[in-house]
Amino acid sequence: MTTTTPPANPTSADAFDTPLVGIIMGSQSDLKIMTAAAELLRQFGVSYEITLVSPHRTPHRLVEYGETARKRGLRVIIAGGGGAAHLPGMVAAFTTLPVIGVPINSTTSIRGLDSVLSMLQMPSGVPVATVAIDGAANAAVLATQMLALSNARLADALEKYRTSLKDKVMRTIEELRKGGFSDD
Ligand code: RP5
Repeated sequence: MTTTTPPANPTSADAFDTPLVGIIMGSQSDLKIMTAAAELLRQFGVSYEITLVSPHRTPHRLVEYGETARKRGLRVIIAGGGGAAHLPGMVAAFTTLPVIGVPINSTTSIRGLDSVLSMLQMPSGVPVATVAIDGAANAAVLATQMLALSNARLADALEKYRTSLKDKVMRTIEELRKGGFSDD
């Protein structure tokens, strides 16, 4: 399985060794959305790989990816697709790893609605944890939350991330106050 690993920029000893998260997508055109997941995983110091796996154009590659994912050390898969978005559901059929689906509002998609519905409406026993349309960043947060169940460093990184979100809102509130606005 040929994949692309991120450039070495480790933030801790366990970063960027064996990939723990596999980011896959159906087309190169999905990359502009899916890079948000890669960027956030890099910030958290989570090792990942990123590659294309098209359920329609490279179906055998999809089977191989799903069947070998756990053996290769992956713990979570983030799968993005637009239009007829079969990738997350089909890769979930070939692995028992958790699969997080990112519906993409691609040019072939009906505003992402077709993609989100195909990911949400999985049959009983084969779930895809579906995030918002184009919500690749949340897929990375969710994957990190799963890994943080058994990793104190990642739990700490998530706490800091939440604090940074709160601080950003508080800074905006302060700026609005200074501008004569009130948050009351
Ligand atoms: C899906 O079809 C891909 O996930 C992509 O979102 C969409 C369009 O693919 P391209 O025609 O741009 O390659 O399979």
